[in-house]
Amino acid sequence: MAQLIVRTAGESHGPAIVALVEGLPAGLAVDRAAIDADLARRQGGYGRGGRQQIEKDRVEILSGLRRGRTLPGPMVLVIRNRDSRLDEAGEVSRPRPGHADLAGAIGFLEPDMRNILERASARETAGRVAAGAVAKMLLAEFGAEVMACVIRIGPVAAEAPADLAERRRRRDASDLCTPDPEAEKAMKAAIDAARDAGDTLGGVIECVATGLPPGLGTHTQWTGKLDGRLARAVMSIQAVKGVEIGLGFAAAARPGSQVHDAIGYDAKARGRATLGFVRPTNNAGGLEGGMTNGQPVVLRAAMKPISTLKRPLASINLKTKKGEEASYERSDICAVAAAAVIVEAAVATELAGAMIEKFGGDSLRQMKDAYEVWRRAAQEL
Ligand code: EPS
Repeated sequence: MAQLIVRTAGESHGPAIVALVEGLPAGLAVDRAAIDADLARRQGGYGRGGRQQIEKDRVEILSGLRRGRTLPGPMVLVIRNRDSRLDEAGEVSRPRPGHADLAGAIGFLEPDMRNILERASARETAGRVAAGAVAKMLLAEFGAEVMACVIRIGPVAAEAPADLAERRRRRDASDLCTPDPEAEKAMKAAIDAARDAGDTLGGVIECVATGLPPGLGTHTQWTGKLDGRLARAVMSIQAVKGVEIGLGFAAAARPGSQVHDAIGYDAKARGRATLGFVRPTNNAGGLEGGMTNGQPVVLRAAMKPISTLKRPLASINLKTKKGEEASYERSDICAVAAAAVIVEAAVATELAGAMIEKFGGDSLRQMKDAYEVWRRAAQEL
């Protein structure tokens, strides 16, 4: 079965972050500038740390591309680290609460937690964002789009307009990837206050995917259920501690009659992928039985505050076992805006993978033909 597999390699202060992207259809046009634009978005956001002043992330494509189109065979995407000094970087012996340091030291028998944090660092997500940008290009071939924005930072909640074009326009004008300019001011003030206090802030990201054909994913095996796959992809992003789809946790407090989305049919609403089935609400977040249902896929991710604190929490020295403050190196105050770009990439990668599984992934031409055959048959249901 055709399968999209994305893996990354590389340490935060190693020579590069690398993404291996296997299973894309041949013949897909790849816009390098669009990958770089997403890498730049990932580096941005009010409250980022000093590292982003050093790095200018740009993708190099080492394989899988000829004359701007994918070849059959894996793509290798490379983002070089300017701040490359892995051998020189000092030992870390005071684990940061919340980080991978202590669990990794124990699990991998590595008393120097530098050997853990270098790979645990969210710098790894540059690779996932580069791969996700290519996944978005594949989805665009089928009229599907993925967009994530920030809807909360710390105590400040934002309003996201229902109109997605307006949401995107406002988001793209924001330093915090949020579509609410009023909330953005309060968010910046909250980040400034956290900085002054030597503290950090988390937040919530909302991701919406539109234009997907219904029936993507499967109900037949738990490993293929698309809601589960999306949750895994997003939960694996550094610092994400919660994922919900549609109403999510709020659904648990309502009776079924106020949760499930009634089904109607309107021939006039027959679009490329919607097939004419209409739902007055989208509490399911576009996913029923582990499959897309033609409604926008709506997913939210909760990000905890960055665990490297300028005013460190109590910890121990792993060598002496005596109480000491956790180690501190330069860090972000708030990276929720960056996480929105990463969520977008993770969701796009999972959805592109599901498209490849359903329609075949050898060539884009074959995939489009298979999509059309399916679409015509679905409209005859
Ligand atoms: C990151 C680069 C890192 C951190 C951050 C993410 O750079 P450095 O460690 O050199 O300052 O800023 O990583 C973490 C938040 C973390 O806890 O590891 C990046 O490029 O995203």
